[in-house]
Amino acid sequence: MVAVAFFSLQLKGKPPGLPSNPLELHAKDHTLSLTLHAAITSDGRNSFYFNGKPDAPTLRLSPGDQLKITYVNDLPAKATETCAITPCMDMTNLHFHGLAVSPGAPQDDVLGMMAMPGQSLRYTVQIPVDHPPGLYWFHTHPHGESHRQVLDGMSGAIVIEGIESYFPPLVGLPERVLVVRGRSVVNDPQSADLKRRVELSSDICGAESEPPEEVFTVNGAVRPQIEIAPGERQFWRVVNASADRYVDLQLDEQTFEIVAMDGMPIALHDPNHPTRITDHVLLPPAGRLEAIVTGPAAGTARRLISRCVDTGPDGDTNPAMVLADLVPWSGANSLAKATKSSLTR
Ligand SMILES: [Cu+2]
Repeated sequence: MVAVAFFSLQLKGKPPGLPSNPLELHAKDHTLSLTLHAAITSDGRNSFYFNGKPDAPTLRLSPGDQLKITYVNDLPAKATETCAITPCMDMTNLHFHGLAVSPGAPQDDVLGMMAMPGQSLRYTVQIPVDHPPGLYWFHTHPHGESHRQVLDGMSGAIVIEGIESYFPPLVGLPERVLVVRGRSVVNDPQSADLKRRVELSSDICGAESEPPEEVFTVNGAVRPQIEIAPGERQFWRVVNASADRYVDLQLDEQTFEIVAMDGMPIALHDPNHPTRITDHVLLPPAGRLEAIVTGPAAGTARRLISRCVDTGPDGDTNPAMVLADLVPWSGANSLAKATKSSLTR
């Protein structure tokens, strides 16, 4: 018998624009079982749907657990978007990025497993008992169409539990899962407004002179506010789920205390020096950062930004912009309480 536990952070008095963590699904009795759909949104984007909503849940499992996904392709047979190989055929499948699992069906097989519109796939992915704990992610991966679909936002986070066993000070820290995605502003009537909101500079960034094509979103929101009390320590798990853009993360005049990169705890290789302090972290597409962030002093405005990344004369323009604002809040204890269970299980 398989059951799914639902776990969602609902922050009290949440002002508009605040990103709560994505809905979280926990394995129960060593199995996480869910049905995920691919479908088109009202504004014409390809999206994962869970329980009828255009969201990707965070999948939380422990080493030794099994992930069972029924993946249903509800995308229209006649695509409205253009792909690398045109026209898009709206086929899709799943890739479990970074997980040390089998590439053979019915696991992480991106070549043989493919669902055309109207078809379904059944995944059973066995997480090895010795799998490192940390942040991973899943995304659609049909060759020729994955760029379009990932740019549309078809991605989600995977957490393999147990990172606190490598770095015990994490126990009890409020945890945030931040999925950073690119959002195309090409042919978007809101383009000017979106660029203004993220403070996209008109200065040329790097050697490529083409105009910026994307802005970053955090958990689906453009420049949301992230609540953190002065001096509060939060554990942030950030994935660069953009299809093709670099994120060079920086907090105004603050540092990151890095615990893990790309799902690999630093303590796994260097137990005597389990963290690194830095003022910015380059995350290439698919890169992941897990770090402790400390709330700025009261009355100081702090932004989470991505710095300009020079991708060279033939690269994609990758300008600086604001990802989110840090704002003080008083509910730190309830967030800590709400997230503690996931870090102590
Ligand atoms: Cu990937």
